[in-house]
Amino acid sequence: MTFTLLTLFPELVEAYFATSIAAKAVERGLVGHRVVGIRDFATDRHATCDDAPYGGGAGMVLLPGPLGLALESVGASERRTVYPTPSGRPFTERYARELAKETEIVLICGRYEGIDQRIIDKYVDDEVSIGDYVLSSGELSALTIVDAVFRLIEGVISGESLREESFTDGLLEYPQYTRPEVYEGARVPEVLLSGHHAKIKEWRLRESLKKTRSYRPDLYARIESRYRDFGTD
Ligand code: 6GU
Repeated sequence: MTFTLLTLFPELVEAYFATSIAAKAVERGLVGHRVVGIRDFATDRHATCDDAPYGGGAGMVLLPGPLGLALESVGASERRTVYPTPSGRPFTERYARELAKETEIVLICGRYEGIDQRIIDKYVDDEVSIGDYVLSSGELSALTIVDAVFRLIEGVISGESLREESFTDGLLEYPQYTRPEVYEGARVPEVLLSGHHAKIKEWRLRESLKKTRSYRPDLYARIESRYRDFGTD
């Protein structure tokens, strides 16, 4: 799987791929990345990439000229092209799994007030929002999508961690503990030290249900009937 990102700040995106789990996946050849600087496609001597919106209003909009050239240079018309924007459809684990099946995806990192609609009409397959808040940096939302997708690629992360974590079964993950057994007077729950796997599994499910009911009543409503006989109190 190759991630191609178009950005005004290539060094920000490169830093992500050079670090931690992403760097290991790149090193092992599981994922590839292409980082393309939109500014390299500017045509005037100031390397202008944005301008005020027609019709007035605050902020700046990315010019279609340089961005269109950058998209052409990566063959965006023949590839799944995603534009992360707060006005997109919600990004979900299900959509991440769909993207993980592609051999290459192109992501446009916007800035300011966004990008020219004609670029969206011509090149963009999906407009995706990562949540109900506004980030100023499109790189962070694009990399959020990259991170959610690349960890689903075969071999990047163990199947067990994928299965056990939040969202794979519609529940939030249970609390985790590691050494020491007592930290600042607070003990690790006894059951986790018992070595009794069935009891540990049951405790974890109960904690997951409690947490989901409290933090995410929307998720809880969907899975409640499945666990009705289990109880959370
Ligand atoms: Cl995808 N981008 C930006 N800039 N802000 C956001 C977002 C995306 N999703 C929620 N807020």
